[in-house]
Amino acid sequence: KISNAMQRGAFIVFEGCDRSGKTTQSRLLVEKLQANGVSTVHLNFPERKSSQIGQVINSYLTNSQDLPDEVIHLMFSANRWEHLNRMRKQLEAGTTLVVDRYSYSGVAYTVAKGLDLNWCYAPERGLLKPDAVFYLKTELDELAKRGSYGTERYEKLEFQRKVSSVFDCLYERESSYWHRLNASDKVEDLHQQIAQISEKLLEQVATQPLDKLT
Ligand code: 2DT
Repeated sequence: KISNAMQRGAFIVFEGCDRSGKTTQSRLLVEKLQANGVSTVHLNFPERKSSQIGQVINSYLTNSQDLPDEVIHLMFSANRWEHLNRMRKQLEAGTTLVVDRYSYSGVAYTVAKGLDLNWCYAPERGLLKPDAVFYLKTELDELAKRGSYGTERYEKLEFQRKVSSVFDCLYERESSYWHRLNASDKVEDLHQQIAQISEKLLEQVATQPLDKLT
């Protein structure tokens, strides 16, 4: 092993239903890694601001524009493709990426509308594969207690129930790199579990090549 070999960053994704705690936990992880001196960038999908595709997605989600299910699905995927090169460069330069939602949200939300899973997954093939996915699994009744949903398109309990069952299917399929965690655990307990797994992961993947979704 060459001692000064380039070490890449880790690609870490958070998935789960709306209000499962992804934003809180991904922020806490970013803060923790940065405090440890790890170069870390926080991203989230959809990335609504920096591109026209992102802006169309935003107007769709806020109900100011309607689009066929297939069209918005492909736009969510395109939004990941348009950020691929920058993400790859950052990872290769040694920066760890902590990402709030990715391809799995893409699949889960569209399958929940009744579209075919394989059709939904196809445009994700070739994107970077995460080193780890933290799936914050919520009991839907618990989620309902967190107060009423907002006004965005998907923020309805019945729909979230369907999304949740697709996430469970994906977890069964992808369990080699998914970590299913109980989203009703205390914030600090969850954070400890996530930080511990991530710190090990950073060492493990530093010299491994980046992989693609197949
Ligand atoms: P946020 O509330 O986290 O901004 O998500 N979504 C997300 C999809 O339908 N497809 C996707 O590919 C992604 C990344 C989940 C906004 C909503 O967009 C949904 C919730």
